[in-house]
Amino acid sequence: METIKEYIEKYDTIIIHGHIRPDGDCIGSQYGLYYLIKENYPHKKVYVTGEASEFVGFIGRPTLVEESLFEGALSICVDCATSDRLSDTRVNLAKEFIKIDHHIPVDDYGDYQYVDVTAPACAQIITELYMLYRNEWELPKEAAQALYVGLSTDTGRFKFDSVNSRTFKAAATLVDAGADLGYIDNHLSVETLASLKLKGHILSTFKMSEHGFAYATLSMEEVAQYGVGYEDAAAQVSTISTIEDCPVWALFLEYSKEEIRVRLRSRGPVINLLAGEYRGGGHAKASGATLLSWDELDGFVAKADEIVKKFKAIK
Ligand SMILES: [Mn+2]
Repeated sequence: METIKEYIEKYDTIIIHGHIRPDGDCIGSQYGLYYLIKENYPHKKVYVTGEASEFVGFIGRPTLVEESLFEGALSICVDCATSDRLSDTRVNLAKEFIKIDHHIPVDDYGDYQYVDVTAPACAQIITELYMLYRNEWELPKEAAQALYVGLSTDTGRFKFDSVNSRTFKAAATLVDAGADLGYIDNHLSVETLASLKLKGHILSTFKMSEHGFAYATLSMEEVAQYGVGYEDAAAQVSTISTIEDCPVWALFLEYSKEEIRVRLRSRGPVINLLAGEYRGGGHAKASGATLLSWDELDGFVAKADEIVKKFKAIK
């Protein structure tokens, strides 16, 4: 934490990076850190770079910054385990770059890495950075709000196993700093009519394996037919998350005939090893993978079914 602060203080230009297909924690951490630095070091030039997210666009919408800004700058990468998943990969143009993350490290990119895998959200780490220096620093409302969005979305609204007492201390700090929970909930809880109809489609077409692996598939044609974006479509994995006796579930989403991305979730067995077998990885109970064709679906389902079977046998 001291080292992160030293890096921030050493540079006049700071560029904050996130990952491709950014989620609430990515955008929340990027803008939380942005507003925190802007508030406390007003003379510094601070930028957020990368991809925007429709879902949390109300916090801020990054675009790619101009290349010339990297000269002599510090790049800070948040919420991203591997450098190839950065939405703006130009970190080597910066004088130095550092990583702040909560995923299991895959590649140790950066001149300095701060990784805390016990934090359920990267936004918790940024909040704890502020908390450590709260006697020196102010936390503006915009930062608190962005960080709260990161913290609440990456914890499934404070429901996941990874939530601990530090998470609630961080949340309390953000509420004290002015995070408007009603405003945030209004943005996070609303869904489009198209998403709701897609949810209906998923609920009526999902399948279940013999031992209780629940899964739904979405083709490119179906995504187009319902008129939803890929981000909204991918979020539908939670639609089948509550079925009794189905501790593992997944959504298979076709981006192209050669790229079917899997969102794999669990409330019991560890599933990231299975994700690893299919070009993916992630957290023990929330992982991603990729199938290279629908021909791989049956094999994946069989392996997931085996995991559920074993889990139920030892329970
Ligand atoms: Mn995260």
